[in-house]
Amino acid sequence: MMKLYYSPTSPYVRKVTASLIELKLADKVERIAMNVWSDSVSAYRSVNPLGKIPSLVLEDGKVLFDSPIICAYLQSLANNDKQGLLLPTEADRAQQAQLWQAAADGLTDACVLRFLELKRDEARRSADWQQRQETSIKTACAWFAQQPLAEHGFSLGTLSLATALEYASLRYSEYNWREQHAELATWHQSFSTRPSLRETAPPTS
Ligand SMILES: N[C@@H](CCC(=O)N[C@@H](CS)C(=O)NCC(=O)O)C(=O)O
Repeated sequence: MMKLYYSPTSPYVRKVTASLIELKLADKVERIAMNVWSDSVSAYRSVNPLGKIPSLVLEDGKVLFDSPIICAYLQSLANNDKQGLLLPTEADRAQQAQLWQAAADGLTDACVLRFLELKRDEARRSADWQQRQETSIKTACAWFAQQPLAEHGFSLGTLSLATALEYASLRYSEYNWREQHAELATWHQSFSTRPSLRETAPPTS
């Protein structure tokens, strides 16, 4: 059985667990909880030298990271009826899916960096750095609001966006992307009814 190192709130892990559900591969993976902010990260670095989650350990012991590489591998394992589900086979849609995944991961990165900055002692915090991440979050949301999301349908690109937006709501609730971008709110409302998203929603505390 493959092993997935995870935490319940990681948005990058969520992309992987939602992908497993979409591809009907969830029963092929054993989950191992890993708190990367605890001392156990030292030993975990022998699995993933970056000390980050998610990591997927294959049956032959090979380790895959990070989430885009894991999701591409999962797509390669999928049955025929799931071919092209995460990573479309048609070139233009495939490029769109990859680009949106990169932009959504960047949006998530900015939310993570902002959150970590706010966890520092007040005296050591940088207002400029926080502001820079907030600008990236806002401009990424504005950019996505202009993209043909509904027309594109489901892929790793739109899945990554849904998890990124929900992570923004969790960690940066002061910014209401739904109010700022009605088109994103409408798209997300319908997209997020998918069981893969419902079943992987992070705990709210
Ligand atoms: N680009 C990576 C990002 C993974 C990542 O940053 N995960 C966070 C948890 S949400 C982490 O493990 N952080 C620990 C650290 O940065 O030292 C991916 O897509 O998998």
